Amino acid sequence: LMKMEAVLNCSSQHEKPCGLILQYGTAGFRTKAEHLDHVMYRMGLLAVLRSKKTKSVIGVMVTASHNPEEDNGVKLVDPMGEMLVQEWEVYATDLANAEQNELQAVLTDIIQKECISLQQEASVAIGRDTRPSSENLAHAVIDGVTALNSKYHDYGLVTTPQLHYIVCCCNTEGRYGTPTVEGYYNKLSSAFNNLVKQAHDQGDKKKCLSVDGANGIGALKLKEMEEYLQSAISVQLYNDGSRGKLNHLCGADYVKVQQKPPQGVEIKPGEPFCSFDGDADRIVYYYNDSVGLFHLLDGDKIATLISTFIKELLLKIDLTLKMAVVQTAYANGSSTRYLEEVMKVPVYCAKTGVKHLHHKAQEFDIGVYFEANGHGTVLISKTAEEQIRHLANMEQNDEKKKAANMLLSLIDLINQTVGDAISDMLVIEAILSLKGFTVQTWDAIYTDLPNRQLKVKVADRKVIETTDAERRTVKPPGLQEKIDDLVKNYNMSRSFVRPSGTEDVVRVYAEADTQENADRLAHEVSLAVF
Ligand code: NG1
Ligand code: ZN
Repeated sequence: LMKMEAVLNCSSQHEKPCGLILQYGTAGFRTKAEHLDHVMYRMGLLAVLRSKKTKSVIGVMVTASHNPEEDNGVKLVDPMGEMLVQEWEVYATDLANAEQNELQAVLTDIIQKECISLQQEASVAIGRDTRPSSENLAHAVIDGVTALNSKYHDYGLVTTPQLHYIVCCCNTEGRYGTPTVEGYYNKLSSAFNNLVKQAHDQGDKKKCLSVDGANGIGALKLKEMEEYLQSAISVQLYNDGSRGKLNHLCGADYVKVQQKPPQGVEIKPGEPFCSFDGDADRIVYYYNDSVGLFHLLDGDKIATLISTFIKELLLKIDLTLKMAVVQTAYANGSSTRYLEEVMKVPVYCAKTGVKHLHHKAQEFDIGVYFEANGHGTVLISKTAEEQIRHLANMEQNDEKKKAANMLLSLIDLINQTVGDAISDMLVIEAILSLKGFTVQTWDAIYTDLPNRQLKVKVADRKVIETTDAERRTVKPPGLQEKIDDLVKNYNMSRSFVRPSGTEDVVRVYAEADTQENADRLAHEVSLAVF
């Protein structure tokens, strides 16, 4: 415990604003950047402890994703590239909220509870987004890491999914890939180039896609990656950060919530567009039709496209692998119906928050999960991958061999650690090419039910408690009965309410046969919440 003095000394240079209370939530810590210096220092400390405990490299990502440029935040990345385990979220919260004179006790408590050996080596991988505050905050993380005499590697500007990829590579002796940004570009681009080579109508028609980079890290990294893509795809980049402000009137969250294109871009009818969010772990697609109507292809449409494609390949190679799609309550009812009834793919509903979906998806040979807002990926079990690889090597039938190789390339193209806008974009573009689809044919697979999301401010959102993956309320008494009665008055209707995990609001969701009815139902349900 000799080091404790250094830890405490250095901590006084990263002073905690007195009385400030924060919580490590679904998105890590997030608030105004000026309140986060002490949190970063302490997350540097916690990452070292987590690294000692797991005997692995642990990641620390400085970002506030789709939130305004003035905000910032931090998330820890666990050994396999997944989010920090839930039990440690409590330690993160305790550390962040400890006053200077309590810090030693909180640290000692974690070390004892987790039986951490301080002699154990540690290593931390640090990344950050393009926010002006991120560089200094990343330095505060480094101060925390070095106060505990630990090694670190500063990867500088990276997307959130790139850092997750790197952490996973570091801890799997290179089996997942080379733990560098170049390794990421090489792995994804060669998988992408392999896939599109097999499309029929390749010819001289180069694929064109317009990308809204949200003025963030995704734009920067996509530009870097372009030269690896062998001009198989030509990207027109908007909101590349050279002029606009991060996430301001652009980006995946803006487009999804406002149901309109980013401000200032002109979309020709039929032209495919996509938007990344501020740390490039989310993506949504859209286009304007010939009469100027806006069509959004969100996480549900992406999950449907990907799972349909995988199911077709699985049928070709004749392997009995269990595939499922995991959604949240926000998934459009049409997508669930299409997957279950037409595609015959089992669908599961998880609580909001990617870690819940990720966890559920791990139960299957192939688990496809997406939140409606565009965050998601595909998980393929090791045994499933081995079976497919065996088939690709041994199979005599050309068609089967080809399908198995296609699946292997797809597996390489997917960032299995976390939702990844760049990876998802390339997966979608490859599938569209291979199926000979345009964004319109993709959109026509099923028609979304009209829906509405509202926020309701209440005195205490915690009075609402939910069950059944947040689709029903158990508290306050009587609320669910009221919602059931309101829903009965409409066709094809569904509605639920839940307290937000990231904002001080209650969210209301409703869908019905017409937009007018969805709006009316959402309004009526929000009155019932008061
Ligand atoms: P909350 O605020 O708990 O609804 C939001 C998103 C989630 C997830 C988290 C983390 C919706 C309805 N909710 O959660 O999907 O992305 O933020 O960032 O989009
Ligand atoms: Zn994000």
